[in-house]
Amino acid sequence: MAHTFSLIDPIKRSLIIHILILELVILSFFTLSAYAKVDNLSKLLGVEESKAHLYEAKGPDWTCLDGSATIPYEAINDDFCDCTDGSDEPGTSACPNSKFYCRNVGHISSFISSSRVNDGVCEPECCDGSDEYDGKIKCPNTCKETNAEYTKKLKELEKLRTQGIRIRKEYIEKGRKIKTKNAAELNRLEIELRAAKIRVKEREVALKKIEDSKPDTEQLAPKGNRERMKKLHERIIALKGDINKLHEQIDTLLSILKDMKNNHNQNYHDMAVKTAIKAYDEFLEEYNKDMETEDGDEVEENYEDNYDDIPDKEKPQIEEPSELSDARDAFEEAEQEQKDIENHIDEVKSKLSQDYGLEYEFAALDNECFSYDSGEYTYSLCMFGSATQKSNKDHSSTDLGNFAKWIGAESSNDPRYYTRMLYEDGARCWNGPARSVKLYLECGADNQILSVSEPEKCEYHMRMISPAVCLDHNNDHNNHNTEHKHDEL
Ligand code: MAN
Repeated sequence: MAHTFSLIDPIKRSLIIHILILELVILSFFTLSAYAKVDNLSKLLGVEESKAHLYEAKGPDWTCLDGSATIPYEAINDDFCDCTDGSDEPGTSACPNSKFYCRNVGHISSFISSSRVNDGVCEPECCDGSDEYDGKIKCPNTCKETNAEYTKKLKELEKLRTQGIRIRKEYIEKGRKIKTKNAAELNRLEIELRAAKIRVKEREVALKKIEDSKPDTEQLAPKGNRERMKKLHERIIALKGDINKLHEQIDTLLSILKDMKNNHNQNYHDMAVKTAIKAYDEFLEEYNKDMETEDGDEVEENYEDNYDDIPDKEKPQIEEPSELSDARDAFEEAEQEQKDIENHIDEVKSKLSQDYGLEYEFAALDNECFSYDSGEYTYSLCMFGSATQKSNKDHSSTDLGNFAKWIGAESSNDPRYYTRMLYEDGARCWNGPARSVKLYLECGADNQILSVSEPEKCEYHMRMISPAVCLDHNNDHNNHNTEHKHDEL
């Protein structure tokens, strides 16, 4: 190399040497100026305005904000961490626990972790580019554009919010009507119930009178047969109920086993689990075959069809005299009517006691159902009803629970109380809890589930927008006024 260099003519050689010296001078100038920049950092760099007075020089020394040490004033922002709370290095990345303040003039000021200062990345939170000052990279000041975009988004959100507030008012109005309607319905039903009870009593008396008026001898034989027939009939109905119950229990066990089969950890090679899965598969095969060949409903239908096919005159033993059977039918009908009214009353009462929000705004959404397709599953949720998870592959459905309570805050006087719902007691998770859903509500111009996640096994989180939670902050009435909330009917 030296040999080659000596071959170049002297003029060129001196030119190259000059260029090299010039490059060296330029390089050391930039290096020194970068260090000089870092060395002479303002003591206020990275400090928010409200804390600036704490960094004023009051003498040669300065005490850390947590009082952990007293250091020379010059040691602030010297790129060496002296204070345990990191307060001596607000503007450098020397302390791992300090925060750097970006002033972002023209937009909104913000903090970033000081470890992100001078890391060669322009942080989006620091639109003024102040986080990168050591000269490695240059971050342009984008605060004007950022603020314009932010303001535009804010305006759009505000527009949606205004729409939401208007719809919420409609919900409140609708809720008020629903409440009045239900209260009137309850009144009407209670009057109806009183009348139905009287009717039952009257028809019972009439029936008893007819029964008593028939001579025993005339009733003896047919009555014996009739009683037996009635008992047998009742027994068949009871057995049918038992069969249905057993089917439901088998279905529950099958779904638990299916869950285990699909979700067990195959890497564990747990023999007990493997044996159980094998037995489940064998059982399922047999069970499905049996279900194809034998049908409980068919047995019941056959019985009823056969019974109905018997001509009336051929079943004299169990037929009552028409006057008596008419009286009995009338009595049973009245009893049924009373039961129906009582059930209806229970339904209306449960609606009236439901907590439909600060101003009854959620009554308008009662039983409205919303769904969300996550790819693997389609989730559905009916307000104040139930939530389900349906597989998009095999369409099997899993119960995720029923509405239990509001859980947005401790007290119902806190407006956040009505922003989170809990649905619980869903299908039990294999090796885990019963499935449950937390529904997080945010203000929006319509009702929509935005996302579903399962942060813990079998505990689902749904994010939903709804106008029902769009509170009008300019109108204190809907924030704290609980006048309508618990008013009795
Ligand atoms: C099913 C789904 C999942 C759940 C597992 C738990 O596959 O309900 O969401 O995590 O069961 O075993």
